[in-house]
Amino acid sequence: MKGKFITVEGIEGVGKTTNIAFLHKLISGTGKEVVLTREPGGTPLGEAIRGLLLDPQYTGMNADCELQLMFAARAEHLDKVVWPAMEAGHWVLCDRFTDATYAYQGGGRGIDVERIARLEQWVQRDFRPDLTLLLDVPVEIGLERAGNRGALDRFEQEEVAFFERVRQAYLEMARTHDGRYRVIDASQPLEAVQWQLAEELQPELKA
Ligand code: Z5A
Repeated sequence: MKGKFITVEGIEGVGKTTNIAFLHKLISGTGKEVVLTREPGGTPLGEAIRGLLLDPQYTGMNADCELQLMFAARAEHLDKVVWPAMEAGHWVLCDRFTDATYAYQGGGRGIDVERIARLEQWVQRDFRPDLTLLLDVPVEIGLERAGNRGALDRFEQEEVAFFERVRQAYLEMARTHDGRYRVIDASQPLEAVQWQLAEELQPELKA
């Protein structure tokens, strides 16, 4: 595949949506075609699955059901959006991907990572991101930022301890996959976060 696959990760309210728009502008400014997408979602079917996953009426959803819905949406997303874009030589910028599954379903819900790894291999084969930008903030800052937005979805209703486990799972992945991970201190003012993001992206843009 000729394009690059870049994922943006982090806990709730860390600033992914805000910064992904900045990254999109930065990459497309160099003349590259960039597809901006997200998980769960990114296709009509994937967005319908996202609706089920986030709906507070399904609070208490079985963790295996949640895990398999994430991968069901991902299979559709890879097939219909990500792989065709990359085959066409485009870059793909994705708001969350499988590392979110390791962090939320693995770290947060406590599902064995070996089971997640088996689904990852089944659905994605050897496909992995080229670069993962982890926006990191202490949980209380992320929740405070997210809390200013109104009605809470099914994940946003989780307790602080859940998000602490998710954050630690992300930081652990950043340590073990340090070749593809860049950790950004997203508690800084937005201009400083974006300056650091631009710095981290430079080598990819030149490659
Ligand atoms: N999920 C999962 O469990 N397993 C999976 O495999 C996948 C996902 C793929 C939906 O994701 C849920 O799916 C997610 C995990 C689960 N649930 N949670 N939690 P999502 O990405 O759509 O949901 P989210 O994490 O809640 O994202 P968000 O709500 O869009 O937040 P955000 O994009 O990270 O933040 P933002 O909207 O850009 O910023 C929040 C506010 O902070 C906003 O007012 C900004 O202006 C402000 N902000 C941003 N940066 C700054 C700085 N630097 N300073 C001050 N204020 C700032």
